[in-house]
Formats: sequence, structure tokens, C-alpha cells
Amino acid sequence: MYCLLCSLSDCLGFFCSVPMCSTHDLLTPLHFQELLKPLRKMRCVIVYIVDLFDFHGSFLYSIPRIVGDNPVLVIANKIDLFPKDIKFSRVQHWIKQECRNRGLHDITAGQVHLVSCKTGFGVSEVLRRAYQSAEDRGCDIYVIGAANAGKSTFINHLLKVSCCLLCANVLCAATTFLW
Ligand SMILES: Nc1nc2c(ncn2[C@@H]2O[C@H](COP(=O)(O)OP(=O)(O)O)[C@@H](O)[C@H]2O)c(=O)[nH]1
Ligand SMILES: [Mg+2]
Repeated sequence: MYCLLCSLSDCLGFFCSVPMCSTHDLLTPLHFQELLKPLRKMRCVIVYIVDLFDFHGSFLYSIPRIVGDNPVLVIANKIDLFPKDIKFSRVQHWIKQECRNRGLHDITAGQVHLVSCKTGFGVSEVLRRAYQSAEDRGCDIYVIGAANAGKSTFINHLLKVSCCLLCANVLCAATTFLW
């Protein structure tokens, strides 16, 4: 792997000293792989986030081994960075094919969601599908993805929506009070 900073520093004639990954015990790729190992044996629904703007860079090549036989919903995130007239079905088809080529053989275009976790575009549909699948299987949902794919933004959006729903319920309860 070759980082952007390395390629720039090559051109500019200085040495890039940014390490490709941390050497801290809790931040090594091996540690993360160990953390994810139990997932393949668990009954769960996987929401797998990839960065659409850096699809191959953010694709986890170990994903087929991580998910096992569990159902996977693919979130192709950061669609807001693409032109507005982009043809969704073609992008979905391309992602489906790329996922299949990388070992997620059962992925269908319907399991690929073009989303912007930043603006919230497409998030409610993917949530509805994930909740439904988790309810049917009676299991939890796990959100996984490479660094910078958008996991935190997705979960923050989720929390914001949940808070709004909670407020809406309180408001509804308040307005339907008899006194
Ligand atoms: N344009 C755009 N940027 C996003 C989106 N989702 C996340 N980001 C940005 O991508 C970067 C990494 O996001 P983050 O949620 O921290 O990724 P994580 O490492 O997977 O938790 C941050 O700068 C986010 O603001 C999105 O839908 N659109
Ligand atoms: Mg994060």
C-alpha cells in the first residue's frame, strides 16, 4: 500500500514518516480481526459500510470470513459527493458485482444501498430493512467497515433520529393529555 502523503512527498523530495497502521497493542489489524472473529459464529445482521468515494481502498477483503452466513446489507456511503444525475441502478449493479468478485457471492443489487450518512439520504430505508431482518431472525445488528467509511456518522445519525422519535412521542403524549 502506498499513502497519498508518500506519493506527494516523493514528488516534493522529502521522506514521509506516517506509519500505515498503529503499533499500539489495541490498534493493530490483528487485534481488530480478533474482535470481529466471533461474528461469523453468531446469529446477527451485518450492516457493512463502504466509502463510495474510495470503494476499493475501503473494502475489507476479509469481509466474507468475518460475516459467515449472516445476511449483509451494504451501505455505499457518501453518495452526496457524486453528481445528482448519477444512475443509481448502474452504481448498485457495479457495487453488487464488485462485492461478489471479492467473496460476498450472495449479494443482490437490492442489498446495496446508496446512502449519505452525512445528509441522511437513504438511511431510513436501510434502517427499516436492517430492523426487519433483525426482527425476523431475533438477533442484533452489527455495523462494520474500514476506517473513515462513515460508521460513526451513521450511528450518530441514528442516535439523532432516535432522539427525534423519542421527542415526537413525548410531544404526542403531551398534546393528547386531557388536561
Ligand atoms: N461527504 C460525506 N462525508 C461523510 C459521509 N459520512 C461520513 N463522512 C465523512 O467521512 C469522514 C469519516 O467518517 P466517520 O464517520 O468518522 O468514519 P468511521 O471511521 O467509519 O467512523 C468524516 O470526515 C465524515 O464527516 C457522507 O455521507 N458524506
Ligand atoms: Mg468512527
